[in-house]
Amino acid sequence: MTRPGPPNENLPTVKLVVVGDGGVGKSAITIQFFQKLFVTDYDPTIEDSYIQHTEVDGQWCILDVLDTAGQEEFSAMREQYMRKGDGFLLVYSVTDKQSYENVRHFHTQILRVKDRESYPMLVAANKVDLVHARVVSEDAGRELARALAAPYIETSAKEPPLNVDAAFHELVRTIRQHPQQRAKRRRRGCVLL
Ligand SMILES: Nc1nc2c(ncn2[C@@H]2O[C@H](COP(=O)(O)OP(=O)(O)OP(=O)(O)O)[C@@H](O)[C@H]2O)c(=O)[nH]1
Ligand SMILES: [Mg+2]
Repeated sequence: MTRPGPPNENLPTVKLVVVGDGGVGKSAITIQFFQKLFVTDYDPTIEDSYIQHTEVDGQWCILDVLDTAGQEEFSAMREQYMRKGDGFLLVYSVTDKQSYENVRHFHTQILRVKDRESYPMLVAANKVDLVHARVVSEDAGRELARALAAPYIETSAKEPPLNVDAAFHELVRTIRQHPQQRAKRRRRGCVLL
């Protein structure tokens, strides 16, 4: 490849966290993005991280992605990784209604942990290649994303991948465009016992 590499100056690091229920394809999307391959086996994640120089809209950054555990048994780790993220990919599977409904819970928990009224997030409806097993429509997905004030994207980690790079790039854009917000005003003067 003749493409020039990333510049050597100090690049900004962007920390992305991929969240969602177990089995929705968080690892498959992440591995498709970083390694350009589709993992067909389901091996539940505890926590994996990936790092890569990435160019989005002509600007380079160091993309640091945390692929989290969706399985309920690891849910105690959530608050800790939520504190670290600059932006969140909220993933559900279009074949799993419950995973769609749980996106709201991840969203609520992130805002609570961040103590913000809004935070950069993107809703990814994954496994759209499984047309016959689909139970969550595009309209329902868009509606949810609108309610959460987040962009919506339909993805497939399976070959040929659909919108996998686009999802990560769009989240980086969302972070860059997001106005820096102050933390929600804490109530003062109340006595905590
Ligand atoms: N057909 C299809 N299968 C997918 C897609 N994404 C993931 N899968 C499959 O779904 C299963 C679960 O995918 P994972 O990426 O391991 O799911 P996960 O969200 O990381 O699950 P946890 O790590 O337990 O939270 C695997 O067998 C994947 O091959 C997709 O876009 N299309
Ligand atoms: Mg995983």
